[in-house]
Amino acid sequence: MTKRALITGVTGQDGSYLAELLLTKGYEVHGLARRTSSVNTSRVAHLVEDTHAPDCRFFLHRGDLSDGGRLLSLLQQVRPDEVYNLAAESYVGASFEEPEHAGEAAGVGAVRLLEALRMSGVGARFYQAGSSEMYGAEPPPQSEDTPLRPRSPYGAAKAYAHWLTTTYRESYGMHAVNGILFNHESPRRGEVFVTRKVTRAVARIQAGLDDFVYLGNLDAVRDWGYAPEYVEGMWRMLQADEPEDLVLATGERATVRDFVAAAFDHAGLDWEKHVRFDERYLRPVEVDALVGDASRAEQRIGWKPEVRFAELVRIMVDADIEALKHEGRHWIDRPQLPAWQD
Ligand code: NAP
Ligand code: F7E
Repeated sequence: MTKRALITGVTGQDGSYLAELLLTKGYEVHGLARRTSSVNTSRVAHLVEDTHAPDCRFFLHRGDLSDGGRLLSLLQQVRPDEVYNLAAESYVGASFEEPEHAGEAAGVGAVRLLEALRMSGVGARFYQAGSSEMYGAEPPPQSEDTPLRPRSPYGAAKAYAHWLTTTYRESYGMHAVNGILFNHESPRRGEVFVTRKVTRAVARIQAGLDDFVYLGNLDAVRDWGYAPEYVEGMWRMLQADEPEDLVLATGERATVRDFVAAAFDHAGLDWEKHVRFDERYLRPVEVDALVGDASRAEQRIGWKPEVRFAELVRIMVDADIEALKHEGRHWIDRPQLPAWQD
């Protein structure tokens, strides 16, 4: 029988890759997308275009994690086998400026969805998009056994959602898991995150459109993986017989400076001539180093990332150089608005 999945945050980087993955596995995929004044469906537009085909298996539903009633009615309508909660305001820097707002989707929103799932009586398996940012001040390597010590409103909100997911699993016997994912990137990464900001800048500087990119702390250490591999890990977690929280990471450490140097170097540019410091990109407190130990995920669900740091940098720089060549055609290439968004 065809399995049905509901993905919140389907319009984001991970949501779009997960939707593609589940479609290739034969699922019927339902995505929750919020109404916005400008188009927010560009990452899934290629899937939406098929909505009218008789064999269409991808559906978008309007909704927001701030609306618990809507979540309940949608769960009752779709009756999914699996729910992936990927929706959140995911930019850590912004969470310091809008701390309450950060808690809304990433924290309380997750609980609204868990509660709607419980009330609906739909026995779906539940995946919560947890983050290495929850480890905050704890030194690397971080694993499932590392205490959570968040250092940002975003990290604290994710920790709240993490513990509520655990609580629902233990209280109501729900098959609910926390994926604790370290940074993962791709050509679909939001443009404010440092990797994508840098690779877009490299493309523009190489093309002579810009001279500089302005960045904050270059010393922060991160563990950057490739997003399509991480959504495979999410799916594998929900296929396990027993629900278990798992870390997904590469275990490879690199500083922001390493990423910058590798990206400029790949385009034949000297980064020191093009990178300038701007204190506006410093955070009130920094998470200095996040490097994960994903050995339990390899052991339990056979998940092991293949794409390493150097390849990730190449993939992203090449994609942005290619995208820039087509930017002038933006209005021509842009698909029509899907009917649900009118
Ligand atoms: P993303 O690209 O920022 O996508 C976030 C998604 O959440 C978007 O679809 C966004 O909708 C949606 N959203 C935000 N607020 C919402 C609300 N109130 N109601 C409904 N939808 C809402 O993030 P991502 O990189 O794909 O990450 C997916 C999830 O994993 C997020 O929860 C993130 O916090 C978490 N995570 C990410 C990483 C990473 O390195 N990428 C690591 C660990 C955890 P719009 O398109 O309308 O903005
Ligand atoms: O910052 C430094 C910044 O915003 C990485 C999200 O997906 O991963 C992500 O959070 C580092 C930080 O990602 C700039 O201070 C320097 O140390 O790309 P980022 P993040 O904060 O690690 C976790 C796991 C998530 O869950 C989050 O949702 O880079 N940095 N200069 C800068 N960062 C940005 N954004 N912009 C700069 O100009």
